[in-house]
Amino acid sequence: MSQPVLEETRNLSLSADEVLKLRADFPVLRQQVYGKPLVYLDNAATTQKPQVVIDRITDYYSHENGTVRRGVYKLSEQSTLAFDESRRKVARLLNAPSAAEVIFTRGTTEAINLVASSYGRAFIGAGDEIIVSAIEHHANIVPWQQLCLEKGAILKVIPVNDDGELIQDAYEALLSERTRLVAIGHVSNALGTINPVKAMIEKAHAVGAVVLVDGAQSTPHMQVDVQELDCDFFAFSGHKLYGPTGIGVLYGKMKQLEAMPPYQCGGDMIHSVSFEKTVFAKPPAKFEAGTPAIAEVIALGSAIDYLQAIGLGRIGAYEHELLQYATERISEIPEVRLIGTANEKAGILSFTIKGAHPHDIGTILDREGIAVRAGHHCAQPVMERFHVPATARASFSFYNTREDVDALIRAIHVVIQLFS
Ligand code: 7TS
Repeated sequence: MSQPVLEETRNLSLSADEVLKLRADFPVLRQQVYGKPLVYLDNAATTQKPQVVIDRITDYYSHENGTVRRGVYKLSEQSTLAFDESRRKVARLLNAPSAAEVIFTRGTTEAINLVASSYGRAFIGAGDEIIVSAIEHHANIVPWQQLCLEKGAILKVIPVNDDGELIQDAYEALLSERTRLVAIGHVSNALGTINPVKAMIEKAHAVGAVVLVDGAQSTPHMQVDVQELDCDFFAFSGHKLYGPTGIGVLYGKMKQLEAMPPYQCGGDMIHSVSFEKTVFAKPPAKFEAGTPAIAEVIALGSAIDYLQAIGLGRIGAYEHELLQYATERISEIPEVRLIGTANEKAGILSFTIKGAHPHDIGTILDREGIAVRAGHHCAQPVMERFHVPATARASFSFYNTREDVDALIRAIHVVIQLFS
């Protein structure tokens, strides 16, 4: 296992040697596909898991398994302690004022649905307006669209320019006293654009709207500070943060969480139940009905420890260098069109190749050992805006190297040869 880097010896990025050491923490990366070394470039879909996360799950089920918050015996008490500790780790990761503002969900999708169902049903009515952007993942469009249909509310969309940046003047023009909620992605999964969410939140608050930030693509690549952003809600997925699938987080300001009705009802979310009346528990329990994903929560805590030992600032800086290198190399190829050329970008390269369908690109790259995603990336409005049916998308992690980028470029030339 790689040693955590001491705080004092940290520099701004990761050295090539450090990256090689970190790669060794990921057993899945050691394999070959079709006789070629696996080059995993689908990190925006899900990240690979370091050995510490895998071991934490195995250890939990081998030695510690017991339900949380209920048992009076040793196993249950220990599980509850580890579970609660993970909640505090998430709070520290996001710089949330209190661990009670951290709600465990199945992922970003469920976190957004929770807010749409609970906050939306209670506080959004006919004629109210909800603002989303033109570059959202479907998870941050469809729940709001459905809520609008149910309530007679109106969905407004912030347009995007040809580089994939949200047009801020148009956003300001959409905001009014009718705006109840703004739901925006921190980083676009289809284009890589980093949105200026802090400034956008300030503007939304000025008209009295609350803001949800979809942090699925930002949390793994930068230091997030929900107090600095001043967002009302922030969502992310554990599986994109080097943790297990089936676990995610909704951060919400306590003021909002206290005012919101429960999302699901059942065990664990109550203070008392009688046939006359049920009194709900306080947040976060109020929003966590039923037995939670205990092993996943605890292993997410290990993933957070692992990332913080490397330093999310350094991870972001390294991935930025890699993106710059990849952008330069791919821009030299005339047959390639890059979709998403914002000034502020995270490590995502969406592209098309002249004459080749993105699904064919994906298949040919796979034969070269390179895993990318091909399709609409659950962001069909983005594809429409850029007049493409789909794109191929390479998305980077700190365990990717310049050699991975070089392999991608070689494989793109294979595609070009086949289709020219
Ligand atoms: N929001 C954004 C910005 C995302 O990128 C994703 C998943 C989600 C929400 C949903 O997250 P989930 O964990 O609840 O599924 N994005 C992708 C992707 O780009 N490729 O596969 C999943």
